[in-house]
Amino acid sequence: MKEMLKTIEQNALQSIRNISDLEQLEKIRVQFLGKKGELTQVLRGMGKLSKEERPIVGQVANEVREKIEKELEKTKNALKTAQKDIKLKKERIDISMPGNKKVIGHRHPLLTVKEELETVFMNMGFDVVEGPEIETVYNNFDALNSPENHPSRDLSDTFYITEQILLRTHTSPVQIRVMKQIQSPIKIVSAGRTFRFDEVDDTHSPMFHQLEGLVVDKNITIANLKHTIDMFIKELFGSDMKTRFRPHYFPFTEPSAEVDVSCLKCRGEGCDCCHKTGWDMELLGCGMVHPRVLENCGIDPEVYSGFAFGLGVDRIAMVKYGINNIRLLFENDMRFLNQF
Ligand code: FA5
Repeated sequence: MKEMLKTIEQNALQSIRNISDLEQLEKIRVQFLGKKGELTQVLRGMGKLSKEERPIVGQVANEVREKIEKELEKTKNALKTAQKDIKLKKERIDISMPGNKKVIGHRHPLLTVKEELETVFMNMGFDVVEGPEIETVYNNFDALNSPENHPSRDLSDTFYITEQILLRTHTSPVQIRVMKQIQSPIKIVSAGRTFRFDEVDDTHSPMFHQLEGLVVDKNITIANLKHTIDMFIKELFGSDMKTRFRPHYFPFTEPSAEVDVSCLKCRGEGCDCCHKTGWDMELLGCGMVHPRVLENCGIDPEVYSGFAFGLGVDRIAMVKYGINNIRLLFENDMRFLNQF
């Protein structure tokens, strides 16, 4: 029986050493050590041995089992390591290979300018508020003292949704909303999209952006208005920038003015860019809030006064970045946008 056991040991060890995968190894384990395995069969026959022989053969059998088990374990570990190595080699990442670069977007120049404007005004003590792009005709025109026959109310100038609802033509209706809600004191700016039936040219677009400013309190004068505009232009473009106030008419302010700034290229000297005038394009409209507008919002014009302004955010961006065509801001051409 001892010889049988030794033969089993040799066969088992030989078979295990020839194995190249874990599945075969398990088959070998079952073949020799399983319930019906060769070693188990031999051990079952031990009952037929004499009392003296039994412990001796039992010891040999145990030794054989241990050897086989050890060899099985050793081979199992070796196969597992080899498998892992193959997997690692297969899945190896070549860190020297150039990766797939993700294109990360950045802020649109208009958003940058809008945020910059808001920051400048916040530093001057203004609050930032929001207003809707779809407005009532009343807030957009009537409450702002724009008479029935004002040309800007014409169907050919404004995008009407219904007779009483429209796409706001300016950010000034925000004035009405804020005055009705807060009364006074008020010191706010509000930026957003505005819509007009304007022909597209280098400085006009049917959709553009404005930033509205409104200050209402006791003793507000035109000096406060001029100083605020002057300060903000200098803050934005540099301390050597000059502002020019041209008298103008707006139904909701009295007196009213339009404001130009010195040409950013020649700083007022006169160059081809500004047609030798030294002044850049018109940037904003402004004035002292009309007493009738204050009254429309329940504010006593005998006690309170205010100033308001509305500036073209797109125009500011054009002056700031030297863009000569407003269309470039809305075409989403990455060759243009990547410059900012
Ligand atoms: C107004 O819209 C007034 N609501 C401004 C205002 C507010 C006056 C408060 C007084 C008190 P105006 O139509 O001039 O005014 O437009 C203001 C600015 O918006 C212009 O100076 C210009 O910079 C810009 N703007 C006007 N139309 C266009 C357009 N089609 N495309 C691009 N920018 C425009």
